[in-house]
Amino acid sequence: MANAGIYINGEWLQRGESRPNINPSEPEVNLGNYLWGNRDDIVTAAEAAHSALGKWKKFSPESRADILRTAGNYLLNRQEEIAIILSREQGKTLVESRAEVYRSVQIFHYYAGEAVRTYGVYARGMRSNTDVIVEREPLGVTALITPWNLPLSIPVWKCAAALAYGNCVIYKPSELTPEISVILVKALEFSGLPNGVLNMVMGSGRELGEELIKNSDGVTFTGSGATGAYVVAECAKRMVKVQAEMGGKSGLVIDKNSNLKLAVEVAFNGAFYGTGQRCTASSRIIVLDEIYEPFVDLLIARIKGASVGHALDENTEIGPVVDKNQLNKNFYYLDKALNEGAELLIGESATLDDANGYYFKPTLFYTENNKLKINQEEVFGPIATIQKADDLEHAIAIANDVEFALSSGIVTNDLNAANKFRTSSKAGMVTVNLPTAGLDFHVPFGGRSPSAYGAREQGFAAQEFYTEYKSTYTHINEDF
Ligand code: TXE
Repeated sequence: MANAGIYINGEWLQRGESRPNINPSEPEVNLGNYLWGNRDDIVTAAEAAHSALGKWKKFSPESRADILRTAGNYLLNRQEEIAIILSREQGKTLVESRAEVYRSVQIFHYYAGEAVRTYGVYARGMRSNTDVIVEREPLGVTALITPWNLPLSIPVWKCAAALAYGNCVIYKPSELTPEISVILVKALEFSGLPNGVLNMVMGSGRELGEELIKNSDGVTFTGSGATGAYVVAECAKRMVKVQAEMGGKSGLVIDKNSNLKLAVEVAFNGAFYGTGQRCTASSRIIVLDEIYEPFVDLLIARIKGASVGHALDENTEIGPVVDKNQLNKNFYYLDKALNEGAELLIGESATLDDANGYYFKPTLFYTENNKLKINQEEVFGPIATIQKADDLEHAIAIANDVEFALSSGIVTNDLNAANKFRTSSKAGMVTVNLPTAGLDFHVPFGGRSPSAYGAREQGFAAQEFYTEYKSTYTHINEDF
């Protein structure tokens, strides 16, 4: 797939700056060079997308559904091959990559169904002999700006929804995951998507961002808070629709009335799977005082038993972090937490001495102060904190005491506690007896400000962003 090129109007163009693709498990290995485009390429891609819009809008729901289903099947038929590519390039374990490929298949199939559920509303008008039809029309040309942590499923959930509802796309993948991005385009190319409906330009977000925003009818973004704020502000200047999913600092409460074995597994999975590189990661674990000691002992034992290593090793439970920048960011927060006075419970040597990949051992701090930076800022790595709470009210207060409002969770056998947590949490998504990360695709996904801005993604909620209402009034005049 290396040097595949920029994909505009159905053609793979061999131009641009050649950039390596580094394997985070073995950073000396370049997986192949990929071509980065420039601002002119975005303009050309936008022209292609705008010209294809009329044709794609007229495509029958059945044909759109067929294309999306075929794209899903393309991924399904190559699940293992694609999972290996994903693990090699991004660093997640094979188990996680297989799950991500399969999830992407499910999303394509779901939106194949959405493409034919084109329901509107009929209303009697307020005046006599008047009807009103309310329908949803495509937004237009949508720009997709996507990150590296779920480099297949996030672009799929944006792209499948955009296409299902009749939009054309300019896709700007993360700089760090080019090969999987090419695979997504190949899946849709194979499925018979007309030329120009989907265009992909790889490259630096900083370099291409402004042009992307200038040349689209709406932007859907997932990434850091700082970049998200820029994208939202630029879209507001142009008064185009924007949807941004950004960071999180999810609190997971372990109630006194919980199954400890389950609680440990939920906390471990939520905090460390995906190498902690999930916006919904359970990065703050808040434990009721009564069960703190047995819980923390079990969690430390679970962390000790976890195998950190090469993403392609079937025994690996936690792969490397995605790149050197992210590794440095983890070390920055490790130092910061120590300097702030947090107590390191496990994770002492952080890196694996015998390997040269971007490894970082799962790390757990005990803290008494929720205001520490390690409790307030997104690390996006395998670092979690644990805090004690006096009672459920106290635990809920700690869980809510962050700026972010993406996800939160509780482990409990007490229905009243679960209900109290659900109704008191300020997050956009709440889990009970499940990790705060790893959520479904058929229901709305997203947080509240400042974790997110604009309409929710996924499930039936996706149409809020990708479509615009049109209300048509018809008067049957019988008097003239
Ligand atoms: O994010 P960026 P990075 C968080 C996480 C991580 C940090 C940095 O904390 O450590 O962000 O990651 C494009 N105009 N998340 O540097 O820069 C960029 O090319 C338009 C949380 O990867 O936000 C990429 O395609 N686009 C997160 C995308 O934005 C721009 C997932 C994300 O990159 C741009 C990833 C610009 N000016 C990181 N600058 C989550 N919420 O899941 C960059 N981009």
